[in-house]
Amino acid sequence: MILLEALQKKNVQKRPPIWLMRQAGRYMHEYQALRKKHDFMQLAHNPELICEVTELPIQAFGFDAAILFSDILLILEALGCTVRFDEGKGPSIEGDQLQAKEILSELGFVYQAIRELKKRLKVPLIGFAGAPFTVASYFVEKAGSPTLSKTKKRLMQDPVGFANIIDEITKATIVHLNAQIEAGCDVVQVFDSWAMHLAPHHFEAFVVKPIQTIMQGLKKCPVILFCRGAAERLSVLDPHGISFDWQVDLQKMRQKLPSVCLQGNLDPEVLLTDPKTIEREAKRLLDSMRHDPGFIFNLGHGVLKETPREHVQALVSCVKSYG
Ligand code: 1CP
Repeated sequence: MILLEALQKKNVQKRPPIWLMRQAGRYMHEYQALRKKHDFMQLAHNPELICEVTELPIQAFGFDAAILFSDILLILEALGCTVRFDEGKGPSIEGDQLQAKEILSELGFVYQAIRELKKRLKVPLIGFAGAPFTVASYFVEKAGSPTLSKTKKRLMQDPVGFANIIDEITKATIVHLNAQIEAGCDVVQVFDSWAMHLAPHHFEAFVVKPIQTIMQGLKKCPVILFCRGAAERLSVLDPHGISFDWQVDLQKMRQKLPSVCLQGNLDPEVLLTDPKTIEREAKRLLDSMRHDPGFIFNLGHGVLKETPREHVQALVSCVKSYG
């Protein structure tokens, strides 16, 4: 289990493990075919289909880990909101209040899928959740937003009310992640996709503190933190792994952070080029982290939907034959 070894900084093989964020998704024709028959929420609510989509990239490319097919916004649905993914429009959220619901029964289909996947998979399974700030931003904006202006206005004008939203989401997230771990996930990753918009004191209150509360509330399990544009700022929490985007030089980061597993960080656009260029850019990253016992090869963000599958295959072959 090369992924779990890397998370303990004990990988002694010549190559790092590889998986890709959003590896189960829109760039695969098998996924597109399923999406012609079911909308996204139907897929994400059906244990058998969750298993099928989770397994697709493992069967097609031989990644070293599977990530559960689900979404960070399901927790809002479990807290009483209506969440929709309309064709070509991104997510939309309805509901002005979060209701403390029974998360375990609301999201039972997720844990059922995990139990089934554990019977079928030969590689570790990564569970996940959104970090409270990113989930709260979708709740406040009611949709995806590049600027987060409503969220920032709310947290500055009504810090107590905003902290209550964060608290509700934090509590639900702990229950949700623990249930994923109990059902069999080997690793969990927490995604903070929008936290880079915050000033340092807000980052401390609404990003670092709630993620710390989550980590303190979790059952024993390796945790990877992803925080687009600000990952280094989470190293104070001492997680097992931190996932970096491509603006960061990982080798230099290794000097700053000697004891954490580093994940990343190829620019997803590399996968839009051609196999030769992909190999050159991948080797560059592999060489820079050569023989590092705590390195997980990944992208700096999710696989882009335009990515040709032969390019994903070329990347996996390059990493797996390295050394
Ligand atoms: O078929 C479709 O049209 C839906 C596309 C899709 C997929 C494949 C969405 C809608 N979610 C997912 C799955 C998903 N989302 C996974 C599954 C496992 C895998 O990685 O393969 C994961 C881990 C996520 C996480 C997620 N969802 C994040 C955090 C990571 C990141 O990309 O920054 C975020 C912000 C979301 C919200 C979301 N869900 C879907 C979309 C299109 C979005 C982003 C909307 C926006 O840009 O605001």
